[in-house]
Amino acid sequence: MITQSAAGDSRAAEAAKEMAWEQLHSGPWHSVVPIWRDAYAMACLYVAKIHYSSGEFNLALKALDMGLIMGGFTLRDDLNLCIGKVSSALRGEAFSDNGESRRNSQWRMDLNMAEVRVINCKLRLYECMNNFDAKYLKVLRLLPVKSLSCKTVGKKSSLSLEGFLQDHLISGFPVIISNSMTHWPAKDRWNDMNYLKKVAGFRTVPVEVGKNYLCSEWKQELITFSEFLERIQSNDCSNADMSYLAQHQLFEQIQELKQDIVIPDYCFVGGGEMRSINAWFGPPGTVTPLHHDPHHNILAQVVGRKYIRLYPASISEELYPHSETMLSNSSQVDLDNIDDKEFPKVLDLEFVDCILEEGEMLYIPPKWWHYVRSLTTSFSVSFWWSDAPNSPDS
Ligand SMILES: O=C(O)CCC(=O)C(=O)O
Repeated sequence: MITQSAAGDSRAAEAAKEMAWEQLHSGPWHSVVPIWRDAYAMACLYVAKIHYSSGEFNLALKALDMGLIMGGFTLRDDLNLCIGKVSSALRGEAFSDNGESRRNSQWRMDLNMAEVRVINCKLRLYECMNNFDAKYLKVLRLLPVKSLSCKTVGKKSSLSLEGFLQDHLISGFPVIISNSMTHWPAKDRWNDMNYLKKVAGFRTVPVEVGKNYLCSEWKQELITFSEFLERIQSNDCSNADMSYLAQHQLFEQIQELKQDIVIPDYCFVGGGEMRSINAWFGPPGTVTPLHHDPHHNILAQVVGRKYIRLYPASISEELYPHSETMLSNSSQVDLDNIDDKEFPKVLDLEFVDCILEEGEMLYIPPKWWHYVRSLTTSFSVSFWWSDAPNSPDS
């Protein structure tokens, strides 16, 4: 039976969550005041607690995942701790003691600690916010570009760190590195959908639905990882309902999967700083349209294969970038269906391309335009890092 006070708690928690949610959607993501992201995570913890106390473990886990996906960093450990407990409950395993009173008092302790952390962090967060803007407004200098006379991206087996630094990182030129992922646990595990289902099936993840993010019918959905695996396996993904778990920090969210990957040493050779590690998991035919990113990128192909086309940063203007700020890193040109009347220059532009095979990694230098199409069911991981703070390019 739900008591009056429990119902009141539940309404208050949901209202707090909605209020923070509205703040998260009040403008571009980068301008959201960080404390609201922590407030959202906090509200998710409360909502999860209420679901957990009434035995609604799936709903509790969903709220906690939302906290991880959309919330700030301050409460990440608390969310992860609670996810461990709820996941144990869902699997029918005893966490340590399943008694009702114990369950609630444990939550109360976690939440009290979390609240103290939010209050302590408030001031620090405001400071961070100011630095954040300065960091992201910094304009990256374009790296010099070598001739593109060779049309296919070169492939090097077990490339040395020195070779990577000299021939690719400094000169800003792409390369495929083979035989450098053989030690990743993911190489054996992620081809097995049952493994993925077991480790992450109950978890909620954001997926993109539609042809690609530039199309008007494109949307994002939150579904469980099991539902997503079913969609991938159903084999009837037309363009319109293609689901793609794209550019999501899945490994921050699901710790078990993080243990399956290894950050390539190449990401550290220039003394730079890791920015984000993203998952790209989907059926054959997913397309990431032509765009560029500000960071160095190693795209590691764990499962399946992808076609990738790259244009150097120096020819940005000829690729007709969108004029709106939010999309200015994306080209208006649809490479699957080039309108040569509207975009006459594109057909003459030189590019390099490749098929990235399972077990290979592609280095994409900052600001290089890339278009990516999966040729099979595909699971890739991108590692983005920035230059060392005092390097000439930073
Ligand atoms: O694999 C994809 O679909 C896109 C990857 C990408 O754009 C990136 O890693 O920056």
